[in-house]
Amino acid sequence: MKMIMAIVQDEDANRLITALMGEGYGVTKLATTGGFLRAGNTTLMVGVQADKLSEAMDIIEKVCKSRKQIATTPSPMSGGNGGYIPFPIEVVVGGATVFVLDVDQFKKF
Ligand code: 2BA
Repeated sequence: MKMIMAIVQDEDANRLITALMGEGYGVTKLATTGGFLRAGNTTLMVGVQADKLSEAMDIIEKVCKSRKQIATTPSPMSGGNGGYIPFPIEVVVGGATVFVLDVDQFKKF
């Protein structure tokens, strides 16, 4: 068995849950925050039999879109007085960041 940990954008999360559950996958949704943008995203935990992994990955790839977002990072102020001014940069986020882990045991009590 495998555990898929998929970090997706909030905008894609509901459609992805619907698509996965419609194909019979069990899904747990976690509200998470990206370390770089410090903005909300969604992490889905999906436990799958190994022979269903590629189908689940295809669904994730199909549903999740990449989007541009503006991140505001501090940049040092000129003049050398040690202050910082916000500096907007554009980053491309997603579609999905996916980790696949081996599951040692799976039990429901
Ligand atoms: P964030 O950390 O908020 O990152 C959002 C997007 O900002 C990233 O999109 C990437 O395009 C950009 N970015 C991240 N770190 C950067 C840096 N040091 N310099 C410049 N740009 C940077 P994605 O790569 O699609 O990642 C989306 C979210 O997936 C991330 O949100 C984070 O929550 C998660 N993630 C990505 N890689 C990860 C990893 N290796 N381990 C754990 N979580 C990860």
